[in-house]
Amino acid sequence: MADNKVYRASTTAPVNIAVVKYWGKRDPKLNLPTNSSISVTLSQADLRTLTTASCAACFADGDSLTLNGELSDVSGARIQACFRELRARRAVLETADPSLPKLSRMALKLVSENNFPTAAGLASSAAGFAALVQAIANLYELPDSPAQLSLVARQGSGSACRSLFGGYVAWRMGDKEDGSDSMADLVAPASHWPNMRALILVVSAAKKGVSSTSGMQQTVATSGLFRQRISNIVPTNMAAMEQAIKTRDFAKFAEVTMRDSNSFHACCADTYPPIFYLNDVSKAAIRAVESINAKAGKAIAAYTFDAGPNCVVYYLDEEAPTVLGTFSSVLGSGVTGWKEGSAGIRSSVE
Ligand code: 2P0
Repeated sequence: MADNKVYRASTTAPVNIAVVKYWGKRDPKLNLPTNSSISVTLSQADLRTLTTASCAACFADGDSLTLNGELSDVSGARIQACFRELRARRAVLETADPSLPKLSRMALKLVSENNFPTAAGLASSAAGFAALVQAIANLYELPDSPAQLSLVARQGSGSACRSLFGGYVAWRMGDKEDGSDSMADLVAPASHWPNMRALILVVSAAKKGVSSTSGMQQTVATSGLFRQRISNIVPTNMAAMEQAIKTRDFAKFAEVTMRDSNSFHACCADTYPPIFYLNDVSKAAIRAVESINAKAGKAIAAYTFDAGPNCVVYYLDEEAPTVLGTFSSVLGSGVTGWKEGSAGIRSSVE
């Protein structure tokens, strides 16, 4: 009998903001990084991607992806790698149990929506690929753990492998050539440090000038400082950051976060020709955090910037009046909007 059914599953995935940054690939095809990284997962209340995956024998036009209402290209190698890996995992289940519908042979329709600016340095590719992989994994009823799915999401976008857990997540670079050990793991759940907060200063919602993928390749190829970063600075920061998270040592967490962001942007400036992601408002945000911390006599706020001018400030809930008060008075005019999100847990999945 013909299978007329449409199979469907939806999920959301959160944004993560790295506190030890991923920058550089040792294998661009498999998205294998030159260094490990750690991120904090933000609450999905303000920042998330919602993706619905469906498949049916009658979907005749091949795989498709609609992103924020517009049809998007699915011929790229990275998205194809995700489809291939997930179909292969589903096919194993179908072989083991021939009564299962042959979803792995049907075209996939994906509909995805962000509730925040795409490609503005707010890690949209991380939430996007994490939601895509998780939605298809749900559709296919795969038994894979978040760590196993992180191997697939990594191939879509490196940072996406850190958006499948919630809480504080490390991506271990691994050393195998096939990438089978380059995956993410949970350092601590969000409940371990529930008073962590993130303030996102949307300095610009415009698309960034130099994409992460090409920027990091230029850095790997031309920056001497970058070699120092991957051999010494990141391993030191990884160890210190894991310790700071485990012991809930905010001052240490803040120092390492700011140092690592500075190190990453210094490597961008050391790239030839140089890459500048920060603008004058970004720099004013750095000075505002410096003044908050100087006044407090200890680090109670930490700035970090990805491949764009937007600033993320981490702080503890008990310091909210001081941190938020300073930002609204100092930066009011240059900042187009901000969202406050607590470090959150991954939402339950349909
Ligand atoms: C991070 N970024 O760790 C760093 C900090 C930007 C600066 O991960 O080429 O979009 O898709 O693997 O994941 C942005 O890089 O790059 C990123 P691809 P991705 O969050």
